[in-house]
Amino acid sequence: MEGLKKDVIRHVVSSLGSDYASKSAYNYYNALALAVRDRLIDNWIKTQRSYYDEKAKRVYYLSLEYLPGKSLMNNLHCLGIYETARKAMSDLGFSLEDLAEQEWDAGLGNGGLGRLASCFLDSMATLGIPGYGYGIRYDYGIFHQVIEDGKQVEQADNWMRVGNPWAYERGQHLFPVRFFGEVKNWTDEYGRLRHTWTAGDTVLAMPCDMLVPGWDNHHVINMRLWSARSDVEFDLDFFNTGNYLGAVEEKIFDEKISKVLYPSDQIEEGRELRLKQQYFFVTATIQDILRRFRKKHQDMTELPQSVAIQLNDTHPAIAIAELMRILLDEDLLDWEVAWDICVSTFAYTNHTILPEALETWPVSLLERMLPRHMQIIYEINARFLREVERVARSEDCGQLCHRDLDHLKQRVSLIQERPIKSVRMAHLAIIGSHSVNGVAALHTELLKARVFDDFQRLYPQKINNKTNGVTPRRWLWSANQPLSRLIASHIGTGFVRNLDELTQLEPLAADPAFREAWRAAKLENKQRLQAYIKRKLMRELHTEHLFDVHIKRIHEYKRQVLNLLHVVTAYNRLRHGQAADFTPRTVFFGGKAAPSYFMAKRIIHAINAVAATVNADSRVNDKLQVVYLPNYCVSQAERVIPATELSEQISTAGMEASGTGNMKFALNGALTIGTWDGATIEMAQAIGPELLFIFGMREDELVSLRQHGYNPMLYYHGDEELREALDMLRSDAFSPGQHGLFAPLVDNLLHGGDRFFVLADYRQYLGAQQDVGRLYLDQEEWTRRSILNAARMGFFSSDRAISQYAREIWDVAPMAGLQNGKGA
Ligand code: CR1
Repeated sequence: MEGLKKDVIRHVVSSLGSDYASKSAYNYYNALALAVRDRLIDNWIKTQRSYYDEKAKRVYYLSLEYLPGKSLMNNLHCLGIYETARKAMSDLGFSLEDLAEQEWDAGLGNGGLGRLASCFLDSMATLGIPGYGYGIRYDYGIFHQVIEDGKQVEQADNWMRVGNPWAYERGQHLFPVRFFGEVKNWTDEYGRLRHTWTAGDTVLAMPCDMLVPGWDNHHVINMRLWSARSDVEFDLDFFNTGNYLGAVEEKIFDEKISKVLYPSDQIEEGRELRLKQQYFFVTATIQDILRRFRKKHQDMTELPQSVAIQLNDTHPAIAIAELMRILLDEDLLDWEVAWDICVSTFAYTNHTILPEALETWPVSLLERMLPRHMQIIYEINARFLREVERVARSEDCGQLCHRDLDHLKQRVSLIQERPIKSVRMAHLAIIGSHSVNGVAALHTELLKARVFDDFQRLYPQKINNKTNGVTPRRWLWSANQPLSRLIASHIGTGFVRNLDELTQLEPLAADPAFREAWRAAKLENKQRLQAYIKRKLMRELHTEHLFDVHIKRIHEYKRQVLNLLHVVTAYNRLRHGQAADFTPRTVFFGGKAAPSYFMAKRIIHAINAVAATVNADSRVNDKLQVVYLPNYCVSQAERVIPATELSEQISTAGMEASGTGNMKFALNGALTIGTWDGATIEMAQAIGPELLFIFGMREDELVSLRQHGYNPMLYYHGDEELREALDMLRSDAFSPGQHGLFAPLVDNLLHGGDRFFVLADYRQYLGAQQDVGRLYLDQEEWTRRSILNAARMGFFSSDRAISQYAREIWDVAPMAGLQNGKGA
């Protein structure tokens, strides 16, 4: 402890240039972070060196998004110095909790996809997998959300302003990134046509490394984030022509590439700068991967034995064309050889079947920005379509007439002709990879049967499932100390590394004393949340209420509106005195809407409007409260999830690819009210469906309802309470003086076809909520179920997910000597 204290003081003085006697929390947080980083860097160096020494096969996880959140507490826990740090900082006059508050969330992602990437890095580090995360260091992460007059207002997330004590910026290792320019043809010594892409614009990619420690194992992996740097300051011509200010302007322009994260979640934003980001990221990463590979290898055909590259969604899919370009144009390999290398190296994870999220890029844009890549994509496509033809003809379907074949080719082609000629990035990712995986069982089945059915027929082995998982380090141990300590006191701490050990809790569910202790832990977390809400929102929570929580991005398919209709109905029943047996509850909502997503923003407004009305109504507000949590983010999730009793997972069946929040809640003892969707299905199977509140139509039922003609109006006319709730929303009951403010929401349901079947599931949802309320009155039974839920969540560890990726897709093994935890 004395060592840590000395290091902190030394950093306050010599790294931060401050007087250690002026007790600034900001300085002491930064100094502590630097002292912790000092303790990581040796192991990081040793880890990286060991990969070379053991010629380990490396895994590269390519993701345009990460959501690490805050690092301090997690790193202290991983290093096993949390208690030491707490005492040291307390000696210096600080509470560790307060210092941790000084850190800004690294919010370099939109939602589940980015957080999954961060959980995966944590698991690779803990399992001892030689892995690297690659991404972009956006200067501005996901926007900061404030609620003004009930509406979302976006503010810039200037997270870098306060500096980032965790990152090593490596300004001496810059990689060139080229755009535009032209392609020249030439003939090689064997008379083969060759191509050279000559640069138009060049910018530079600077690596920033963030260290990701494993749990108590001395293994520290790297998350390398690229930041755009202009190369004009090196361009002497510019200065010689006297255009100094012009050079500076260009510098600013170039550095725009990594300025900001696109805040759209599952809505495609086909903007030029976004494509630039993708290529910038991809080319720097591939160059870095090959640089490392070439240190030990000359023969490029050995690449797939040494390197596995996982594409996190299609955002980095242009990497396939980039690797082809290098192998063809720089290494001068033959097409077939290069293509085999690519396919064996790449694997692709799909995260959504929403059509509006499937990326396409206009051919005209690609031709201009990346002319050589466009040529390569055309060539990939031509060869692929010939192969499709061959397979189709060779198949035992002689009757396959030309029309069908043409249709098939149109459907699978990399190029879509309408509405504008574009490249389908998902098709490129599928063809260029040896593995395509979905993120939960149902999602993968839908990929095979619907979205990519043609590819499933062409490559029956390619599509496979890897159900998502979450890291128990952050989402149980670090976020929920009261519960973790209780668990550890009965079954030891092994569960943090091996989550299956939680099954040892099962017999304890029958033990009244353990149940009481379990409830006490929940209450402690509810009280912590209460204090936080009081501080932040100046509101007093009732901790004896059932805490019912719906936090995730705002999206129509996630059906926050269904939840809101339940709230309005409960409000009406209470108002009308029809709810004598109502179980008091507080309903929490939280989540960001894409700034350009009109309907999602209106939903936020509606939730806040209903909240204002309900909370102000003294007839009901001791029984029903609604809280909107502004600026939902990783660190907020860490506070809210441990305090939650009811987890809302109510997406339209078939629409939520997996969900990962669902797992975090159950792991922390919340019961789930949910639809038969995503990984919630597998959770129900693992836990026992009778221990969750499952409701609503299933995916196949919705398909047939759609086919037979779904008429939301029938539900409206047939259900009085539903009608009352919708009429209130449409009138000005919640928006006094602003008649029709929420009409778009209601019209979307009644006259817009209700694409997400809110009305179809309303009645069943109400029934399930009634069951919830009733069960909550029986605290012993509620607690028993809560314990069993957590006890059966072992499968949903990201360690299990990563072990499957490693075995079944990457063919990599954990580093020797790390497998049993303690490192060398
Ligand atoms: C899915 O919507 C899933 C995460 C991580 C999201 C969610 O259900 O848990 O990915 N998809 O796999 C996504 O962001 C672009 O697609």
